[in-house]
Amino acid sequence: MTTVSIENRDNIALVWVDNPPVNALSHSVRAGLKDAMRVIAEDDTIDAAVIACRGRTFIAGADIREFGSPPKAPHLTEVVQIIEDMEKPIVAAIHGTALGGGLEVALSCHYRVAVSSAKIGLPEVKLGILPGAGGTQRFPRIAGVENALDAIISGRHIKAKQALSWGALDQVVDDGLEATALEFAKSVVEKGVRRTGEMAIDGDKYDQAFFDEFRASIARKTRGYFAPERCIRCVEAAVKLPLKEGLDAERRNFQECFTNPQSRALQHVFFAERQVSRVPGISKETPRRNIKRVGIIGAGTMGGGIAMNFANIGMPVTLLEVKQDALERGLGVVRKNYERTASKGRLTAEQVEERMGLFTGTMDYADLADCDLIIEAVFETMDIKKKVFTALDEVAKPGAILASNTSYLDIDDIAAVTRRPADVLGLHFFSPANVMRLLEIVRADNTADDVLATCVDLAKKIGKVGVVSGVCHGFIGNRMLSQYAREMSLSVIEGSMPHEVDKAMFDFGMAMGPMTVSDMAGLDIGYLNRQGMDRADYETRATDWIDRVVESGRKGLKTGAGIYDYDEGSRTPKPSEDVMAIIVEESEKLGIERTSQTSEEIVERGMLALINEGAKILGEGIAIRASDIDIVYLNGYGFPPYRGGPMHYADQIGVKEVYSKILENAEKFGSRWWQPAPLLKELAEAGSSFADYDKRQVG
Ligand code: 3H9
Repeated sequence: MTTVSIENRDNIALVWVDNPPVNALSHSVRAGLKDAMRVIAEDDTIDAAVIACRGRTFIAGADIREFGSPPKAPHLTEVVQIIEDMEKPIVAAIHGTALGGGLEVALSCHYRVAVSSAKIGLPEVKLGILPGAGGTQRFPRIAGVENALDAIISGRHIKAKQALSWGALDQVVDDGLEATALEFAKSVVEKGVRRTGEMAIDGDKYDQAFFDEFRASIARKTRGYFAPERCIRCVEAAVKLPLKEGLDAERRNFQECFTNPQSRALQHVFFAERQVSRVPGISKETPRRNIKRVGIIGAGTMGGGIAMNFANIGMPVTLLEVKQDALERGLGVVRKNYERTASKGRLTAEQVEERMGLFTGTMDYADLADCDLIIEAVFETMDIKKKVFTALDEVAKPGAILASNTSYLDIDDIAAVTRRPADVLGLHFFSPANVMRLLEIVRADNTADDVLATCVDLAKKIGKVGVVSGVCHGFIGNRMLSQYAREMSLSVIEGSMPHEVDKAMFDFGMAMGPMTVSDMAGLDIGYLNRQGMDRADYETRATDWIDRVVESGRKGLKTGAGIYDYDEGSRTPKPSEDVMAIIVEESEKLGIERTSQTSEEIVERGMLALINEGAKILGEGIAIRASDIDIVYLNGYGFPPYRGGPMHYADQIGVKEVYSKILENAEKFGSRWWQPAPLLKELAEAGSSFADYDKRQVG
């Protein structure tokens, strides 16, 4: 397929790149651009050239799909150098997004013109790599060192107007890009080329202290990531070295990143996120229901947070509570959240009022009659949920989608109390629901395809990553979490202190250690749940010590004391002598000889528990793909993106190795909780991986 073509427009060559969907720099595009430059150089009738793209966007970067195969010449580094070395002016005409290698092509052009809706960026860091075709050397030269560091380390998209103010663009127009770029090219024929690589940087301004300060400013955000430090080293090289040596430094650092497992993990995440909305049985042709008004039952933290997602996209919301004061409190919290956002400058006062204007409060179920989607977010007991759905069945209009925000309960049972189980599904938001990106979309036995398809689309519209799960206790995320939480708690009773367990998991990259998470969630909820349960049904060694902590009046962060101590008004956990004494006593009571474990042992135990349960979930068809499980863990449970999610992590260790370690754990810790998942065994014996499994399952 020809992906690059040339038109001669009145002595200006118009070079078209046409490689759908995003004009990525596949081999044919690189070869085509190189060829085009040769033609332009040789053709005396051509005075200058414009590089523009067909379709929805300018070049969005290197072709990530080619990353797994051996590189094929011409390499992008060569192509951009050829463009920059041209003697005739080359102008980039940018619409959509000029990203990564796409921006590097634009930077190697001598001038850049863009439409005002365009964005530019160097998002490589999000893929665990760095701009490797001169971006780290040319961007600081044209846009300034501070701006370049900001762009390269954040990977964010920069609006055309801002890029213009940085000097990275020469002209921004509202429309007529092609004509403007051609005109611009004509206007610079006389002036000639202006090479970004030849621009000077005032090196004295950017000394060691400047870079040290910058490193310190991003340390918290980039904890555990490999690429950001390499990006900084490249920008330092741009400041200190001539272009050629800077490019050599960039190449070395790029290779280091490219061969680091983090880049494979982050590329896995990129594709996993795009796979997630592909659901077997659902296609573009599946009908969708029209959602214009949403009803939310329960104006607590969860209900209010869920409601905000819809108001944020301009959708009217009816919020139902049983009592007036609870309703008012709920609406008050929503308003406060919006006002906090406004105080940070991210909303105007008018926008706050606009959004609040979309809310209608009610205490009457009949007011939900005009809602197209109704989500309940009430107390987590089956009895209450069934009452709510029975009431909903009476008032909801035909065709309305009825959703439960339950985190554990059986959606089939809930649907069964209605006369319309095909309209029922689970929409499991994560707290805080207006912030957390994850949404588990729970497909029950009778959920209609159009109901599911509508909710998969809706997830995207409200900015969530929606992962489809089947029905089981806790769905994908919480079912896995309970295995992990148990093993982490057992690590405590067997010899490690809570802060040691937390440190091990935090250093592994988790956003928070499991004990800190428990304190934040509140220890009393689990405690109360256990009161009604048969002790034979759960691992009492993992919970008894926590029950003792709760009984001593420590319910978690909200009471100022839980597994940890907290100073007045502080959220920083501090090891508690009292709790450590309880733990030692409980270990003694159980006849456990406490032995301390290494961080590696703690991490391994937690990860194996997650992976094994993930494999069960996958084998049972609860999750569609292993990569969907990864997306759940990355977006809902603070799993470090640079490890790709638990299932990708398992592939990196090797499924065979994981399987044999789980067998070892069965020996070491007992087989009650360490039955290897049948799918894990199957993959291990076949020498296969979860990635292979995904390919086989969904093509
Ligand atoms: C790089 O450039 C390294 C250089 O420094 C060179 C060093 C030597 N390649 O996201 P969407 C596919 S690294 C291959 O749903 P949107 C994507 O998988 C690269 N495929 O659309 C999807 O396919 P499918 C730096 C790509 O409108 C389809 O295009 N660049 C690539 O929501 C549509 O994607 C980046 O990191 C790619 N580079 O968003 C930019 N990009 O339909 C990555 C997309 O089969 N891309 N695809 O699932 C993006 O951020 C977004 O895709 C973009 C469009 C904003 C462009």
